[in-house]
Amino acid sequence: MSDAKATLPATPPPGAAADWTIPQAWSDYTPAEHAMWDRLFERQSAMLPGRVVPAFLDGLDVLRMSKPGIPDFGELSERLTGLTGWKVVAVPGLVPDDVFFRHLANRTFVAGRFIRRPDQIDYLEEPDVFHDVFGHVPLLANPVFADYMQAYGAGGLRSLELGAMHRLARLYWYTVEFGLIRDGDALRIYGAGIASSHGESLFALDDPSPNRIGFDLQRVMRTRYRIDDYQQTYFVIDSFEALLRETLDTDFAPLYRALDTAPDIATDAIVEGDRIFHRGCQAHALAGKPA
Ligand code: HBI
Ligand code: FE
Repeated sequence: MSDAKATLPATPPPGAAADWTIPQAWSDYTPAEHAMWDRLFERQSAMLPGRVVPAFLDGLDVLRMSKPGIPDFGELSERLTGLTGWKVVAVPGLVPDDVFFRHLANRTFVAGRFIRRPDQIDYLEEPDVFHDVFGHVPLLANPVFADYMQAYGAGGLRSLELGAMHRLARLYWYTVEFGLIRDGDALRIYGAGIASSHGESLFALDDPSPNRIGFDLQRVMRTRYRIDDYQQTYFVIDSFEALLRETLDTDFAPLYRALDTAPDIATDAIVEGDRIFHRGCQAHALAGKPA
């Protein structure tokens, strides 16, 4: 399965505002829900130093995210707004693309309010508060990454008008969710889908299975992705500045037209022109056991 999209109703569910936000109702979280956050937080914050981009750890620190329990979005937003002008608001789950993009373009990050159950500790389909807040919010404290996310939202709205949403969805997937970044000779994690996953934090950097390829905008926009297992290919950026410059500072309309006739690239393919950091053996995908 790849590029699959859940279909969502066009209007928000009962209890949600027109922009799909809901109150976080922080005082309604149970001790068990806070304990689940603490358990996930401890596991990830123990393994990420040396694996994640230093800006991510800086974000955890300046946002005081090691405070026990599920963060209060109001408190978190106060700190974040002071740093980069972003805020975090609660939503029931996935929201429609246009709603999602509009929030990003307004420097608002929408986060699931619910937390996974104990039997979902390693995998769940919808983004919960741990993925959204632990995974995404630390880098929103970084000024360059914060600008990238806003520009992404604006680009997303334009892509809808141009019928090219799938191109931008791939860019998001292979940067914001599953991106790697170069740090001298080493690779580090910056994607939220990796940073919030214990298994993928090991797999993405250390496993011989996946390809690790230098980021190229057109290459990424042509590449399919998997939503049901670890990625078969990760793309490596040189810096957040380079990412911002190479992507969202450019007019995508001519690019979309050029890509109209270009075939999609499979999730595991290596193609001409790839800057290969590691050629994956794909043993994990070939074994066919989802993570
Ligand atoms: N909704 N809550 C939520 N979180 C997302 O990450 C999200 C979404 N709706 C749409 C969406 N992402 C995608 O369109 C983007 O990944 C491109
Ligand atoms: Fe995410």
